[in-house]
Amino acid sequence: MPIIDLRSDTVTKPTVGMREAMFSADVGDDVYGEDPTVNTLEAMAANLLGKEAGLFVPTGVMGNQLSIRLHTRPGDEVIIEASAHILRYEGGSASSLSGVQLCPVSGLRGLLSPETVEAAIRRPDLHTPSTTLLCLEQTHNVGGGSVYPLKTIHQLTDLARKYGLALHLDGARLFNASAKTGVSVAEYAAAFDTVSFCLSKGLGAPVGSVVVSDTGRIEKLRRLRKVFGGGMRQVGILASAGIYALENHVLRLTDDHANALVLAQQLQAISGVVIDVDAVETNMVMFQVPQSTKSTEQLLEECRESDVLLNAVGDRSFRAVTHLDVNLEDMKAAGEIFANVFACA
Ligand code: TLP
Repeated sequence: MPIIDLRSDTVTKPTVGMREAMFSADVGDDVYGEDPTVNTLEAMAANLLGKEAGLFVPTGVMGNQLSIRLHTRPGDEVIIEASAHILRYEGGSASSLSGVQLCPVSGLRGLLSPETVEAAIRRPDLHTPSTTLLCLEQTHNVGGGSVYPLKTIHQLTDLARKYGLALHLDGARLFNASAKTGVSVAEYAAAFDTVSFCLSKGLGAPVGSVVVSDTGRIEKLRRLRKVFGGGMRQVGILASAGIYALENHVLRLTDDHANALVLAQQLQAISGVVIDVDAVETNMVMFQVPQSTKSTEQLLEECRESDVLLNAVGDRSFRAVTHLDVNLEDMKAAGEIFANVFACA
């Protein structure tokens, strides 16, 4: 049986069609702005998200960190949800690369409320750092692929504007949110100064993210990308995979969401598994097996021995992510293996 890899949607391999697009991509030196395929991808992304311009970057982390650098000065404070990717999984780069302090605010399944954000915004005071930026994450990874309702986004962004804060959206999985709700990515992006989204997750490209914004900010970000060591050359080879992903892999995201739900329903039927099926909104399934006599590592290893890969997100707490390279059959096979590994007597 081939391995069913549910560790992340980052594990997908480029399809034949995508590889063909990469093979025949027209390229040039992108540091000179001469790569036609990169220019096409950047314009396409900006257009889709309703912004003036885009910037192709190698990773989601770089998209976030360039944006943080753009919006802040050393010593500033950035309000962020306490389990956000920027805070947990970016190696402390906001402090090391931009010299800012992150102010964690807890959200419900990763989603912030206007009340708690307003309480965290610093008022002018000699002693305190200045709050200059609010970052949101859509969908929220650790929140279990949860989707910010557009109304909440508007409440939060209106509040941030009232206090003069800049706004960045880590939209690594923004297209999943849109596929779930039918709200366009442009509607989600509208209130933010900068939005970063990933091509290398559910969209199935091997590399790449795009930051979109207005023309002036993108020019500043382009310089910062060079400063951070992210100026790339004949990178149309990679941008072509991104174009292919946007043209071919957006509509199918609903399949990933349907598969996640099937997996969650199977997990719910296993004794000892704790899961909130209603919380499975997009392509992530979070579950716990608190009473298991086996350790987290042992549970992961037993799944691995049966050719199913998962990630742990805490003690006996797991994340399974659906994507382009797994199908409904795989969900059924994984469900059976989970029943063998996780069932508690
Ligand atoms: N997330 C990865 C890991 O880093 C945890 C994953 O497997 O989910 N923002 C969000 C919300 C993300 O989930 C990720 C990657 C990133 C940014 C960073 O993207 P890359 O890996 O391209 O730098």
